[in-house]
Amino acid sequence: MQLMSGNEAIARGAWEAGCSIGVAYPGTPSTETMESFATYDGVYAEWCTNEKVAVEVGIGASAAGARVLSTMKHVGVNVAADPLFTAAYTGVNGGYVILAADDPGMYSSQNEQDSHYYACASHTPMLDPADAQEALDFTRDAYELSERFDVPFLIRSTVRVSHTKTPVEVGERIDYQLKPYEKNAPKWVMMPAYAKPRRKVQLKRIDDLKAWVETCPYNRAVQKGAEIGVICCGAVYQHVLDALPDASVFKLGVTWPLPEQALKSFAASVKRVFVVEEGSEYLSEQVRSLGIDLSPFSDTLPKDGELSPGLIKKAFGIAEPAHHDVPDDVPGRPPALCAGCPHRLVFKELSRIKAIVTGDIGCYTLGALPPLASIDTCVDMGASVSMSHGFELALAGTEHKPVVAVIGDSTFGHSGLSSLITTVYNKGAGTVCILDNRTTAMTGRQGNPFNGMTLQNRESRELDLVGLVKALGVEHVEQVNPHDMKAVRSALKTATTEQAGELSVIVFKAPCVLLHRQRKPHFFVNADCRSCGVCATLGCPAISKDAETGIAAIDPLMCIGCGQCAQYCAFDAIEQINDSAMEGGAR
Ligand SMILES: Cc1ncc(C[n+]2csc(CCOP(=O)(O)OP(=O)(O)O)c2C)c(N)n1
Repeated sequence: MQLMSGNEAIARGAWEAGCSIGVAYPGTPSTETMESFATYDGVYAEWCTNEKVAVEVGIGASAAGARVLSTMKHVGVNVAADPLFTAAYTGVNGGYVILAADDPGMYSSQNEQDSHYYACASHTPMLDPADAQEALDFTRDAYELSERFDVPFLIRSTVRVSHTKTPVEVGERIDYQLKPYEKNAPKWVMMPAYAKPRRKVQLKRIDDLKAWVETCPYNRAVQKGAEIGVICCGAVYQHVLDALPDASVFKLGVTWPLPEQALKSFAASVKRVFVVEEGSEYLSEQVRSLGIDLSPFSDTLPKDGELSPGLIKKAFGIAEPAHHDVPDDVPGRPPALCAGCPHRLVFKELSRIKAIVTGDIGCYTLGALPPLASIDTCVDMGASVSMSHGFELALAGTEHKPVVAVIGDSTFGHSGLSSLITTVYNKGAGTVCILDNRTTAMTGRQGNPFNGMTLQNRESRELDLVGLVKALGVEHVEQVNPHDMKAVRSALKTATTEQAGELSVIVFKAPCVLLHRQRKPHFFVNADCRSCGVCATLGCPAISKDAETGIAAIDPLMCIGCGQCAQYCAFDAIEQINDSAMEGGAR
């Protein structure tokens, strides 16, 4: 028995099933799955540039006869949707399992999506574990099922399943032999002449899956009272057990396709049937479409965010003991760029020149929050570069503020590159700032093509970002140290004035502070502080102001000695402590 998170259990299940290849792009809450898989013996695991590439590599490895795992967060499934839909035509050779990890409540996502809809729309069967044991068992079995039904299998998890640790009974790894690959164009070449017959194969498979799911042991009806019956899946099942101990429950382990007959007999066994689900109405719509009448809740069940036993009780009209409100004097702690973050000065300087800043997804999205408040937009990965092109197109011929895109190195590799090619091709304008902090910081410092780190520390090749952008034909390309205020200011000024109307790219290159965790002697505020408050506008968590006097202070434990703030002090009131004092334990 081992204590495992759902993510670790999925990795273990894949390993036990003889899966030998893992291909993914990181994204919360899925990331640790591939990181855990990569630690097992006898496997190859890599980060791809994005989820579409990962699934295509996965289909290739499956066609070649290996068992394969791909993992991604819910929005990653949008990126991978193109190959996913057609993989449900080609089918597989070696079993192929894809994790779609949803984030109801948007703890670390730009939207809330229910991946069930992808299973339904692409006709890809989906399993929905409710804890780590099921995550392991379902994943392990999904490989057999994938080969039996000749289709990839989706595992859906949510933050609660992915990140909660529960006890798990583990097993041994099977000795899976690579299946022979044979050329078979009607199966693998999806042009209309072959795709049309393959669609018929898919329709027959849907019928087979519907027959299988009726008796599939992953779906369980737990009969208690005859009054109330609840249909649910995943983490919500655990909340339903807590909230409604006397209700009969139909726990779905397979959420596409649904077991029509089994659900109908469950519905007939109780007076009133409810579907309890979070973040969407997928299950309710599906269950209603089977002709089952659902009862209304006495109070509303929230349509957004995560559910909890309390919210479910409320929806059923059961009084909950009052929650303790958060006391008023607890200070808010909005997220901030770390002390010493190399992204900070770029945003400070972009605010100064009042640029329109199209943002992207990564740590640097925090440049949207006060006091930096620099970013104007954030939609999806890669959108900064394409949206800045859109802004420039619409504003062409008008007097307008400089348009500047900011994008991280990993995000640039994910999809910013293809956006930039569009701008170059169409002779677009604007400035693109690539914030190259040498890592994929937001999701936990993974490797990417521009830092040369790989998931299993294999030898790699580090792509030259400046050389790459120049090779696309961008004439104005510069690399700048983002900790140097004057250099940042001057590069942005040149790009947005002298080069206005043309396309320019600035690569701001300096490692993320969390990469090597090297501290330099810290800075402190001396007696010359005039309370001007400029240093505080950097939004560094190490800097605070006295509420009455406005005198600044630097927390010596948080300061890592980057010296960004000292460059903004007009009164030389910010100094670095000397090394010897630090060695003597002055902190
Ligand atoms: C389609 C998609 N895939 C994955 C993610 C998860 N994710 C958020 S930010 C990010 C990468 C950030 O790295 P980088 O661009 O280098 O910026 P940094 O955080 O290092 O500043 C990832 C993978 C996502 N939001 N959307």
